[in-house]
Amino acid sequence: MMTETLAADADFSDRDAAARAILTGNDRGGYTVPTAGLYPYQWNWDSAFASLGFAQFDLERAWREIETLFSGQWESGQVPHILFHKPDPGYFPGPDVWGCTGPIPSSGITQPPVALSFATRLLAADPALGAARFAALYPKMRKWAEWFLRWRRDEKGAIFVVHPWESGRDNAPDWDNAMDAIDPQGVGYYERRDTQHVDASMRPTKYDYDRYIWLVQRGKALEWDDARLAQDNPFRVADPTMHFILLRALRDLYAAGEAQGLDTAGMAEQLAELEAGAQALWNPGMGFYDSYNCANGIWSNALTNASFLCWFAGLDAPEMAQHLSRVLDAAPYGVPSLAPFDPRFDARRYWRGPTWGMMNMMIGEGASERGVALGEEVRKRTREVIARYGFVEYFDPMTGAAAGGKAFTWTAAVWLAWAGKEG
Ligand code: 9WN
Repeated sequence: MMTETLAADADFSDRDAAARAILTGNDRGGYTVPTAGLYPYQWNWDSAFASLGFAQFDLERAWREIETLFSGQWESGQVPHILFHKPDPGYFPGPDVWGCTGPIPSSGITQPPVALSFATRLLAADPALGAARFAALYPKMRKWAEWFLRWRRDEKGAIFVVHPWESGRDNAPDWDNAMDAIDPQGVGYYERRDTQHVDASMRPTKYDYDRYIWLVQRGKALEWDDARLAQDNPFRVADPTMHFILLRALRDLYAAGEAQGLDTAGMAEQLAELEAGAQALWNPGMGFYDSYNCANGIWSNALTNASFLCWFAGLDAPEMAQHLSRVLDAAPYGVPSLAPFDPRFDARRYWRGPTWGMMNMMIGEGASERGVALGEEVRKRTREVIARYGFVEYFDPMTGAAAGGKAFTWTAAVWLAWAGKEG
């Protein structure tokens, strides 16, 4: 197994200033865009990473990022995956396509609630500064967590998503089975904007986009009603990204709530249920954590970077350490979004191969916390690939080559909060 980093002793400290400049450059006043041009709005989990990045040099600004995110929270508790603060023709689909009626124009789906975990880190960074702000957010954060438990949990106890964009891993192989069942006829004409910013070979295909937009139209027709979405939507996939990140979020929120003397009624039971539900994501045939189509129980049989979020969720999984070792042997530049020995692997195409700094951070940190030695290796490789190839959206895991958008918020944030720090 490869255990040496590519340049273990390199000094990358000059990158810190560049990373801070990306965060401040993408700051739109209270919220941060993932990158100018390609993603001109506030994205939910990107914002969580932005907050953690800001927390390394401006804690006040870090809190504001999460507070702005929660200003878009729906009455139901859901926190949308995109908040369209100001109209921008550079992104499709915009607010009119989604047709939502929350407090701020938004999309109708959510994203992994890593913001809850990171809010507890802002609190820990300066409890005196953060206590009141945390307490004000706390009931809203609990409401979001409870919304997941109520509306996005299947009969086996696993958290599912109703759109690939909800998971945040847009074109991962996890969705192929459910996507195949969709006939997107009637989706109508639409103009993609993403391929005007980034090479089409690095983006999801037209096959994917037709179905993404079809699902948005279906959600809009169902008026984004949670009960109807859970029943009348052909796309429901139990997702390790969502399940593991929610489990971690609830764990962190519970601990911080206890420490702050806030109301934690019911949280121990919720945690226990989510821990038990995680076992539904264990694919016994493959021997790893996996996703499945709730409509037919068919496994994706995909060893993805989301499979390795088990440690971030606080679960011990010796088999996963062996899988991580195999995957890191095959791909030198960080944990690929799909194992390179899977025939569906595509080194450049978004969530079907590339390595992502923010996923690496959750995997690496979680592994180190659970005593898995490879966690530190993941950090070093992430540091290496960012230092060599820049603060881009994602990387080719075989060559390290930069891919996707440039000057990317979460890559800069991950550098400041984790990858660029000395171990
Ligand atoms: C759709 C902003 C977002 C990330 C997602 C990533 C990508 C959007 C898109 O960009 O998704 O939400 O248009 O491709 O897949 O994880 O939050 O960076």
